[in-house]
Amino acid sequence: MRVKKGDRIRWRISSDAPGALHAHAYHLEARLVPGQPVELAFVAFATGRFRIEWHPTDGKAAGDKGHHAPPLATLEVHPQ
Ligand SMILES: [Cu+2]
Repeated sequence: MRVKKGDRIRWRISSDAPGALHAHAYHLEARLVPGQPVELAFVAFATGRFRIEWHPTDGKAAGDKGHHAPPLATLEVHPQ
């Protein structure tokens, strides 16, 4: 996903499995359960390249791939 700094972003997210979506640098988290979409709205205040990660609820708390897994997506915030 490529956006410009200052853009207003709105994600509507749904999942067929329970878990959490994280964009850590932006302190965004959406907890998802199947059939219940969640909306995240934010302003792209910081430039850079940010990992968007998926953490399944049924994943083991420690010792799983966790933050070392490949990101679900990448958010790129470019200067205006
Ligand atoms: Cu995370």
